[in-house]
Amino acid sequence: MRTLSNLSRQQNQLLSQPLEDVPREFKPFEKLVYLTPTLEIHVCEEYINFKHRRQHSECMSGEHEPLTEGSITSTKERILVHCDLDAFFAAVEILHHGLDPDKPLIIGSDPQGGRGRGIVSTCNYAARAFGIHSAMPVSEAWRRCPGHPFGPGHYIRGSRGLYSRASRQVMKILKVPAEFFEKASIDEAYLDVTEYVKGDWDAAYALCRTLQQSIEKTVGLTASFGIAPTRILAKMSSEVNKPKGIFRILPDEIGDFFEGRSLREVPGIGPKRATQLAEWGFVTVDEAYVLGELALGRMAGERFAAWLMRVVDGNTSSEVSQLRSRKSIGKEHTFSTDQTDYEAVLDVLRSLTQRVLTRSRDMGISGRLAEVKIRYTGFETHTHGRSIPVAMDEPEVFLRLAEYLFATNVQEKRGLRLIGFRLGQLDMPPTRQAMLHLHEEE
Ligand code: TTP
Ligand code: MG
Ligand code: MG
Repeated sequence: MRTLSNLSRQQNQLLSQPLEDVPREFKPFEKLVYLTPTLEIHVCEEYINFKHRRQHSECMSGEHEPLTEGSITSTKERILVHCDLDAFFAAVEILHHGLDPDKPLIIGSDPQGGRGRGIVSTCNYAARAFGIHSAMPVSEAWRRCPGHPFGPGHYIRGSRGLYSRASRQVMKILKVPAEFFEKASIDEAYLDVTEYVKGDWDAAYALCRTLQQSIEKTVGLTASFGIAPTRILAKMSSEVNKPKGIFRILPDEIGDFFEGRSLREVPGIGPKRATQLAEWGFVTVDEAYVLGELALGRMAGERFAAWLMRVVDGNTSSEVSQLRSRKSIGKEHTFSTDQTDYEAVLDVLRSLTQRVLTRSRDMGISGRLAEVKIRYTGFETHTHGRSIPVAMDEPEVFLRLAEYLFATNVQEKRGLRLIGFRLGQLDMPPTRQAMLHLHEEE
């Protein structure tokens, strides 16, 4: 009988590999005028599709290549940490304005005395006691806890700038012990701390306590931490003792962790899927798991069943990489008055491109796509892109591409309201993430 407490660790990692990364055929690049021959050679030697070649050989041979140290796709057991700030926007506002944390604070759209049509972004724990939560219609929040003069609710729109600044300060602290680091949203990050704690789970716990104290002392915010061998498990554990909690799942405790735990708590199982499973009689993870992959697959679909088995077996991804949560890096500039001096616009475009590339280098990321965004007077917006054959992080290459895209596409004599540059189709050779500089996030 399959039970959760004596789970065998199945070696089906291969099945969990994303298949979209099979090698691509590169067409010869027609416009290499701006690439010097040396640069071209450098590109071919150093970058040619490192990541994809490796995944291809794994798929073909059916076994993993020996892993180099610092590889982000390592199948060795990793110690991952997920950090999520507590009631983030609300906590920042309370700190900034010196508000009383025990009074309900709701951040979101204007409630318009209960007639507002927007939603709640977040609220503090005092407001949560009224049953208010993120994404709830603000009218519903008002019904539960009205604002002045009808009730104690304090409703504010919030200020993005404050949150970004606080987020940057927190990320700077979290990056220090992370061999691999991924800012997953404005208030959460994944850290691979395996090397830092030398594989010691107790040291990982102590590290989280230190980080938690450091964030509270330096930034004034409280954070919750989850420690586990996979991303999903780390994320779930950071929820367990919120707020200001730390929770750890050791590799041999995964089965126990899922015993009696609601399927709805697993990131990736939404309300629709959870309702469907409940209709079949499965409310907790173990109830679905003991059915086995085949039987569950017949009801809920093979892919879902296979995935759920992997989650419980601790066989889902432990990769921490900025590329997972970032599709592109871009910067744009809005002119205070619409511009017709294209030389001046080009100067701005060059500076934006340079900044994007500096940033991508800091993050150890390269890209294949250059995109220039042009917004004309009246808000009409066009983006013009061009791909290069291999991912690069050479500012010179992208400066020339940006100039070329602008010069060949701008509709002459029209006023320009905004110009932007974006680096897309990102890539990060595994060895480079280890060199991730401790620079501030955007
Ligand atoms: P969360 O981490 O989901 O929520 P939280 O930090 O407010 O609360 P918790 O203590 O449970 O972690 O989201 C982080 C911030 O993102 C949140 O403070 C506000 C913002 N946000 C929205 O603007 N809209 C949303 O629907 C959600 C979920 C969050
Ligand atoms: Mg949070
Ligand atoms: Mg969050």
